[in-house]
Amino acid sequence: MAYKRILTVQDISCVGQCSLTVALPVLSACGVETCVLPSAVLSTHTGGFSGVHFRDLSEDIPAIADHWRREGINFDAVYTGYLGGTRQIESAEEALLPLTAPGGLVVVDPAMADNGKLYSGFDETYVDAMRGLCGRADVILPNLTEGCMLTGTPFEEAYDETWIRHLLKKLEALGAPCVVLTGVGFAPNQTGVALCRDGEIRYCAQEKLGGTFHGTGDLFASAFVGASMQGKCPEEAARIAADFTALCIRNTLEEPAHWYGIKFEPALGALTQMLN
Ligand code: PXL
Repeated sequence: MAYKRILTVQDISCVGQCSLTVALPVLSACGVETCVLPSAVLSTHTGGFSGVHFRDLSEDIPAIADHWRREGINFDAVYTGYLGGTRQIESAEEALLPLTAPGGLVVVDPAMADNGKLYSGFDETYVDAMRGLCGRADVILPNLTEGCMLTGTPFEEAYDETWIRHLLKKLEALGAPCVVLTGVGFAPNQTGVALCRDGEIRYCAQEKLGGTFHGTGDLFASAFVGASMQGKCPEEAARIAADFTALCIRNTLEEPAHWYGIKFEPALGALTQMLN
């Protein structure tokens, strides 16, 4: 298998076990060369800390991309996560997606909302811009909340398979040929992934573990991209990413002091093994 090089674009939250501080180790554990473009530097993530220091790197993104373009550098995959504003979404579309190698993969995790609410600092304009970026992707990885916001669907805690099928069809209509919707469960003790590809829908169910944990979406997305780069089909990549995420959640359960993130580090070896 050829050695793959990917670019991931998302923030560095210095404390908080999410975005780049998750993506880089997870992708490395998957055996993929990982180039990074930090979209912003934050003292912590925005999910529960107050007075966050935020350094917006929007101005630097086009200049960095331009340098890579002049050097002839391109990537087997471009994977975007949390982007710090609409300007960064535009830069991702205009300057970064063109750096995808022929036949390469564009993966968009529209990391902007959870539990029925947008993350702090985002608004409808941001959602509109993210909808456009999703339309340029090969794979999108929204959670249920993001899926609803991207399609103008009222968020429901109680839903059935028909409702999920409609949501997937609306997400597919945004333009990406593969939609991986996370956090879908049809029973109280169940969660999982609903995947829509070439018009076909498949489910990958998981036991629902207690609590909600910050950063699980980033872990899932990074493992999904890493597994895809190792030649796994989207269904297999989603299964591996879901198993890995569940393992990380198990490591974090029963430690209230670790509310801000997820203990993924001890599970990296297991992820490498799942891929072999
Ligand atoms: O895990 C998503 C995420 C990434 N980056 C920042 C965040 C969040 C979620 O709140 O605030 C800065």
